Amino acid sequence: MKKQFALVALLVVLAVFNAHSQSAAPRLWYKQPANATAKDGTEAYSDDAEWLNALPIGNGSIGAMVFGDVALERVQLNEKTLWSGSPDDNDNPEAAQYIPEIRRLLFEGKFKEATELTNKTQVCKGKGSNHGSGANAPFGCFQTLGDLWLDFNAKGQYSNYQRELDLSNALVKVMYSLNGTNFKREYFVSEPANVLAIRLTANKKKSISFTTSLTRPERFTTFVENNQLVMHGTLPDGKGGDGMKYIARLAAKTKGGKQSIAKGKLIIEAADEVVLYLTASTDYLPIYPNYKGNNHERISGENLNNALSKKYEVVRNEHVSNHQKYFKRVAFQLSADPDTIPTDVRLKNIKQTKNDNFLTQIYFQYGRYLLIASARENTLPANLQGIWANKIQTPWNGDYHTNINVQMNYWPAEVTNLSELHLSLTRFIQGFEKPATRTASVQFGLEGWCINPIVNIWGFTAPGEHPSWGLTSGASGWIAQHLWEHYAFTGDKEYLKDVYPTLKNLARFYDSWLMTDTETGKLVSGPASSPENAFRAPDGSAGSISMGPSHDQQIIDELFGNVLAAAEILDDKDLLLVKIRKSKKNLLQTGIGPDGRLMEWAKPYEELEPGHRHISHLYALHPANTITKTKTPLHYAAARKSIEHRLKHGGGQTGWSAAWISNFWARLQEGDEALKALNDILSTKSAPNLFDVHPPFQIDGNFGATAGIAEMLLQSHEGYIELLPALPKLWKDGEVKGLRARGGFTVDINWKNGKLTEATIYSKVNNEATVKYGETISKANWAGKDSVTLDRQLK
Ligand code: FUC
Repeated sequence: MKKQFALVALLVVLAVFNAHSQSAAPRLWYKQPANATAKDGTEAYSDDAEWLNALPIGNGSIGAMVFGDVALERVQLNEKTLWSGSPDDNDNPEAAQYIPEIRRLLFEGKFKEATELTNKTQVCKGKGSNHGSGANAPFGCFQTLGDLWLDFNAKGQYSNYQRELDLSNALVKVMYSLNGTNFKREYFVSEPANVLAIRLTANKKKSISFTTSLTRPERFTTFVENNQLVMHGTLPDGKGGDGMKYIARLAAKTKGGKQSIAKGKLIIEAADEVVLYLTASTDYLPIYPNYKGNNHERISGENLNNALSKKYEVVRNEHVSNHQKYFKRVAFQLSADPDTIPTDVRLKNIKQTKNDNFLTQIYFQYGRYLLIASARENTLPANLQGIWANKIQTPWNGDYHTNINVQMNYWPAEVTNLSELHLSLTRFIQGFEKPATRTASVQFGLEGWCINPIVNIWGFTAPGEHPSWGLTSGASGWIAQHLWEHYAFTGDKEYLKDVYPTLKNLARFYDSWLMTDTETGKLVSGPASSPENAFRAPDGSAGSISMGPSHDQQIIDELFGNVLAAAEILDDKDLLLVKIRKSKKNLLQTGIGPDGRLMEWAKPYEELEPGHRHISHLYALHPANTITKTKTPLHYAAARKSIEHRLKHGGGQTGWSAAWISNFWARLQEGDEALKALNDILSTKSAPNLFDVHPPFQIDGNFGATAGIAEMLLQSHEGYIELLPALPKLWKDGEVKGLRARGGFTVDINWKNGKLTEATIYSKVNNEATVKYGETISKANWAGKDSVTLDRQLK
């Protein structure tokens, strides 16, 4: 009897332990294939319905969406450089001559005339983004590589189905039983091997039979070469000729059974186990303007043969350890619940429950996972959809929008300990400096470099085809913020030396762009918009162009500050810096309007859309840190009023806008409000696979919300490390390990009942830090040791 009791007790303990260990391994999981849920509440996404149930994997170069169907598996494929279009001459030499006249009109209050002249003259040469339909224009479009199909010709009803994305191993698993056999599939995209791998196994021999094919909506042919199924094609250059060339290669390794190729299909019959490898490449080389030259046929062949020559376990292990090098740096626990509810069910439930700490903790790690899968140090940056796009005409061309979107993609990079991934953006910025220098010179007649709100892989840096959105002088400074932030978090001087010339050349541009306001004597940017918002001008017209919108002023102020700080660190005594210091002092500062809100423009004009998704005049609160609680308390309070006003008028409608709002509230140290914005994303702006929907799917919201969660737990923009600055009441107990703070610190935090219990701070570059928790501030010291552990009193 006693023995039995002990056994039962042991089983209970094991069950509890198992439940806890399950909750510790973050995953997304479902009880049905992606295509089985399409008509279940997601019809709103039209033809994307199934795709938004599929699970994303990737290595920064190759992306795939796994549907997990039993009878006909679809794996939708991407290659990050796969773009139509071609390099084009878009800088408009006719534009610059009109700028003095536009400025004069604006200073004289003639907004209507100024806007008309701006609309006529301050645009790119050529078609620009072609109104977001660039697939067949020179601008081009990031496109799907196509689909890999596995046709099992399976008959009968399957059972025990499960589909899972294991975030810590970066693997998708599909399991089911059919006609008495248990089947298992495993999918991943390896960075070291640059292949997509799929392993199919079953618990009975000779049970695996299927036919494999590769297709694309257009422009593809397939052929067979050395037991490989090859798909290749050429995309349009947008000028009536041939553009980029691509190739995808697929091969199988089987245990038992038979493998053959017929009619462009790879056929597997009665195998015990199968491993498929697919690799892809294009002829794109990211060096402007010599974008062609990558030997994609040879490189893809080598990659495939390399993978085939290794044991599956070796390829898998190399992949897992490569992924974990990044992923395992941060652990986050808000809930110790067992992982018993499928992700799509949780997502439905949260519409009622309004909060799910378990889902929040998964969502946070999913954001980190998505960045690892969509951007690596030496790849193009994550684009509007990361690396996952299922169309020929991707929304907004799947490009790099620089008036918030690509920047938001990288908000989590430093604070969630994925610093190297940030370098994909750094290299991109350094790469487009050359065409951007041409834009500054040809389009604006100025020194230095500048970009506008849309950038593609071909070096398009000119304004867009309509100034209301296409003329964004703040975009350059905003993207350059990322060059500085990587230094601020790492303290890496060699890196700073490398990016400094680019920062300085941008300061050169802004210094020549700024203009003295005839009324105030202050320096202002313009003609410029506050991204995509419009106002009622004093002459009664509806305008978006003015002199000195707060967004630009804040960005230029921040950039000048960063360049001056970098110059000091690198001991640069260039005379340009004297000019910049003087200009910085003379910049028009953001005003506070009669209603107590931060002013979006130089004057308190009435906004035409008071709930606008862009909240550009709060840039200084976040992502910059020139408006802070301690440094500028009046502006800090005014920023709060601005957010409240936006929200009152329906603000935060899009995924990324809600994500930004969560970051603003975190900086305002209002945890409950920040959580409300996050929960709005989870309950109204997330697809079943947790992709953020603008709508349509746009990955910036995922990344912005991930950064927002980190910002609620740790901040370091005031010159000290602040622990749990915006902890919501509903996050009662928790633990986060491995977040990063400016100055090269790594921080672990534990809390109980809403109060700090313990924090540990590590650093390789420092052994001293100022730490704040609540109203307590203390100096922590750990000379001779790796770290220091502090209690609630910071002792
Ligand atoms: C910006 C936003 C839009 C959209 C687009 C890709 O222009 O204003 O909402 O996110 O980028």
